[in-house]
Amino acid sequence: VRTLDEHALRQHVADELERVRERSAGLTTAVLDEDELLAQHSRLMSPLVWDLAHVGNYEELWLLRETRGDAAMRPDIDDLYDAFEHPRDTRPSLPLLRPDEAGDYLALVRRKVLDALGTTPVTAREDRPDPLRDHGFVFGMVIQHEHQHDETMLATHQLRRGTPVLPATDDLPAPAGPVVAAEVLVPAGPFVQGTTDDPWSLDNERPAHTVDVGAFAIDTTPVTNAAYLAFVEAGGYDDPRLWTTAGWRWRCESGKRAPAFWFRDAGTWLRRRFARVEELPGAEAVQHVCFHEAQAYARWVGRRLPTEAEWEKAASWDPVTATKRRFPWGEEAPDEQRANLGQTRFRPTVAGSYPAGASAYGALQMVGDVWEWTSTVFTGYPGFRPFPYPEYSEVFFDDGYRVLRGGCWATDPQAVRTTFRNWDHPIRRQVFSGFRTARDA
Ligand code: AVJ
Ligand code: FE
Repeated sequence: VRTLDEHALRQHVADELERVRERSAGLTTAVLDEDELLAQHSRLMSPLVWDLAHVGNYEELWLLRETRGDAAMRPDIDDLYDAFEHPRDTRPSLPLLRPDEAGDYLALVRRKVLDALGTTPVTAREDRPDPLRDHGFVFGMVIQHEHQHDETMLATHQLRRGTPVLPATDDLPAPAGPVVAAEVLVPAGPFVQGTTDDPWSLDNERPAHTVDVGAFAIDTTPVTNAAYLAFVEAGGYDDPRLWTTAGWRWRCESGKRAPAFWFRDAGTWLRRRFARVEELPGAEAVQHVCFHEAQAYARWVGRRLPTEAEWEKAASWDPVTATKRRFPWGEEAPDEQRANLGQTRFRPTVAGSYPAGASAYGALQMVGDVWEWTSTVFTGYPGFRPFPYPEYSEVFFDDGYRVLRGGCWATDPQAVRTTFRNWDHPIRRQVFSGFRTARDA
């Protein structure tokens, strides 16, 4: 968006708003009836219609009220869609908008937003942020927010049982060929972490700052189902020496003995994926593991999880030019040859795919396929400033969250880059989370 003039920026924003809304509809009103949209498929997740109305409410708040000074359209519903007022497991009992009411509300908000975007200059008042200033950052934030909730909706779909409604996608491309080296070496030296000038980057990615990183090696690809299964079958879940104190406590209290959605039937390992059961694909990146499971596996192979800085250096740094790349391969937008993003496959791909998406150091699939756990606790970078509101990131700087990097198959290309930071509790595994391992070198 940095290179677009104002006319082109307006068009880009309008196109991206439309594209993300089609995606949201495809996960909700287009595929599920009213009862299913209002149902709680898991205590960990909201009813899908909550996410839907919430993204509309966020759009109204940021693109009509905060930036234009418009009055609230539905002051009665604001509280219902405030994520901090109501924990996910209490949302089904709220007087939520019914799916058709939510649809009407979203459409009305969107009509006003497009009217404002297409006709008048968007600044209505001097004392309000101009959403088109700074390359349309506020629009970018709203678009990314809806994509993030679409990914959350996919996690809800994964927990849902019943008639399958999402594409089966059992026709994966053949592996690109054997991965030559199991790990890539990243020599010691400084690199630039985060960004100051990426126009649609969010507050927690800022500012850019130099970090000196010791020499390390990191897996060329994410850990596969087959590799993780070896850990399961070797008794990894029964050996407390492999787990941290908190990890072993989780293991014992939860009783878990394999990644979420895996199960064994007459000696065969199967998994449930979007209401269908299939054989566990060994060569595909493992997903639905929590931080503790990733950490225990890494210890079992005599390695460790990468730090967040190590991950970002391996993904983004070009040591030849000493510059940073927005994507592992460079500045070009992601495409089918470079990364598994954008909810086209509804699953991770085989480890070793996407040679055209390699980072400068030769790491593959750093962006796309699965979110990757790092060992780093989520906190602000030096010079962090909450923007435009502390509830996006700052309220989570409480030592309770670990950073995940790189996006996954469900992440839209618009909502990920090498600086993008995600975070979750170390026990969470309903997200599309995997990992790769590292070691000091
Ligand atoms: C960045 C994915 C952790 O879903 O909790 C959505 C994104 N923030 N609405 C989340 C978000 C506000 C956030 N994560
Ligand atoms: Fe939200």
